[in-house]
Amino acid sequence: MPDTLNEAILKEILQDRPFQFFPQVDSTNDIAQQWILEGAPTGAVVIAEEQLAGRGRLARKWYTPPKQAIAMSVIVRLEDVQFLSRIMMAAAIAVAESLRNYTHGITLKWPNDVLLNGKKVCGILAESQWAGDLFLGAIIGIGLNVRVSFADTELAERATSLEDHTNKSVKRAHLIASILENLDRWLALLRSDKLLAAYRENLITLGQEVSISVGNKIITGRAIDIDGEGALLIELPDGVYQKITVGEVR
Ligand code: BT5
Repeated sequence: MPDTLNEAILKEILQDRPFQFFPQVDSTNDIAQQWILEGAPTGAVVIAEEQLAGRGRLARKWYTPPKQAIAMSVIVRLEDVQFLSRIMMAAAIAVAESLRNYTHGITLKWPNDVLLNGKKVCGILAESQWAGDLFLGAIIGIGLNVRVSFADTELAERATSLEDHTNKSVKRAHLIASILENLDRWLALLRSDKLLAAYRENLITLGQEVSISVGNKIITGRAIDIDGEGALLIELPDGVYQKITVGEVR
């Protein structure tokens, strides 16, 4: 049986959850941004079979070839923009939990990567949405490689796909439903210390010596902890602590 995604299959598995499905889009985050402006509720999800202009952070590209990946964007209405980083943590934990139903070797890398045996299997992009001065909420974009082949590509060393590590074939609709269920559960715990504890527990970065690119600087030190806003606390070689909110662990 081919692993098909279409309206009927998604309707059956997502039941009452509002969703939009597209065979091809530029980016599911763009559609979700428009939909939240039009009143879409928390939990509404945009799913695409293929993205032509999928994006990562800092205008980087995200590769989503057809029938081989999950590309979806979930709407989360929020009053307080301060919780944006916690939404990203909730999404990362939700994906990690779902992937553990298929394989071992799942960890998180600060701030937004889900790794499988040390390679990126999923990336998460949380974007805030405003209507003028009014904060409406967040769009959580989740890109997950199910059977994308990275051999002979520039990502071969850094990216991997779930089916390379599992002997079951993956039904993407089931995996989508599982991630969304886990996400609902963690979003209900957004303000709780449990969320932070679960994120810390999954984070491979803690305790490691890390080099982090922050803008065009590189900061090297030991990753000590995560604070309530998801910032990474680094102990520099001279013993001084530095808090990093945006950066890239190399
Ligand atoms: C991310 O950015 O990891 C966030 C990716 C979010 C993608 C989803 S798909 C649904 C929704 N719609 C969108 O348009 N986006 C979201 P970042 O940490 O900046 O990582 C981007 C980098 O990952 C790229 O510069 C590549 O090096 C690498 N990359 C690109 N495609 C990849 C893939 N399919 N698997 C693994 N790594 C990839």
